[in-house]
Amino acid sequence: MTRLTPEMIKGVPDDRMDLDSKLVRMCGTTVKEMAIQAAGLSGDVDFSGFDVAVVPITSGLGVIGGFAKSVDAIVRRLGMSSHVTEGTDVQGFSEAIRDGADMIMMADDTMFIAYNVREGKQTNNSWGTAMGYSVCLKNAAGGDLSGKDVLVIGAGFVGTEAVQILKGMGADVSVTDIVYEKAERLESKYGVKALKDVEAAISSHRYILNAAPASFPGKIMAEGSVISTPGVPHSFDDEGIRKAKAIIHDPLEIGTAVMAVNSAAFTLKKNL
Ligand code: 2YJ
Repeated sequence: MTRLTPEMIKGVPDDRMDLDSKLVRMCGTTVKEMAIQAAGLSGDVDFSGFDVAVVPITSGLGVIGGFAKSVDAIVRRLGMSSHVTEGTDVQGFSEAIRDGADMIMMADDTMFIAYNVREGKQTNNSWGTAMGYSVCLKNAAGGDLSGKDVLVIGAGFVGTEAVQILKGMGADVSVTDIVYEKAERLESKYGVKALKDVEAAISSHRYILNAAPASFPGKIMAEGSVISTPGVPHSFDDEGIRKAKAIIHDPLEIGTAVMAVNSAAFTLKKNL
């Protein structure tokens, strides 16, 4: 799993990437609209009743400069109220509970979760990322993936979630990984197709969810490709950029927004 760096997320708090405009252009939705769709809600949902506490976690490799502030800014953009706790780790968690937070968001080196305090339920970032990027791919593909060939690159945590989600959307899912056995495991577990030749797989697919921390050259990409690519680092050469119909990417926001909205949805769906 790739660790984010302060450099990768430095534009997130002040929305320098202007992800809303990019998503509207490529997928027809804002980040909030996409997250509402991903969480199985509909309409324009008011999240102002949710108070989020983001807890910085110092364990393992420690705090990433700007991470908690970025998460805080992302959930505010959804219309939730949010703050970063003064204390870190258990102290921060305790502070959040004491102050009546409805949702607690925190990440260490392997897990990033949104915990809905009212319902006692968690949403993790691997699922949030896979779901968010699958919904973006579907929207960029015209709103329907059923019967379409979709390639998932990478059979790690996000890729494993993505094959299940995309299959659930009716896509004809293939999966490839530089460690072929990992793709084969998903083939036997979820009934998707494992492809051994990564380059041939990329060339023969127009709809790709890249859940691997690797980039690939434009010369092997199909013309008109739609690439939904959460993996970091992220880069495409000039040929790739020219050939792609859409390249959907951000370092943190899509997955985080889906986690927060899905977490809130545990409460909202109960009250429907
Ligand atoms: O609180 C902090 O500042 C740090 N403990 C944040 C650590 C963030 N974690 C990562 O970037 C890991 N790679 C895990 C992310 C999960 C992605 N599915």
